[in-house]
Amino acid sequence: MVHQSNSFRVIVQNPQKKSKQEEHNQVAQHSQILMASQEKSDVDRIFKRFDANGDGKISSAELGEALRNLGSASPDEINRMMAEIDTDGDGYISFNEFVEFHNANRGLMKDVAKIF
Ligand SMILES: [Ca+2]
Ligand SMILES: [Ca+2]
Repeated sequence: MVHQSNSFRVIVQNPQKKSKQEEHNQVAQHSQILMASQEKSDVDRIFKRFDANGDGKISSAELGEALRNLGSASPDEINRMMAEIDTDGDGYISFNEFVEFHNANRGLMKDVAKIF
């Protein structure tokens, strides 16, 4: 048993055959796979609930409506969230922007997924 765990440690401590960039790519690929298999349906579902008129983007009115369903939403809060999520500033939250927000706020979005 001791011998086994030592070999394991050697493997873990000697990753020098991979470049840092390769490692980074592998981690990124891995998290994309996780995203695809576990969370994509949740993100999809929440986005569609927010996108009340189904045009594929969330307006600030739709965001406000969804946040009211969650309990609290002052116009200030809605504006702040809108500015935070709408990174290209076109006034709408695209699905990609929504996914990015989801990835940056996993804890929050897990709670949202429970409600929606
Ligand atoms: Ca919409
Ligand atoms: Ca946008």
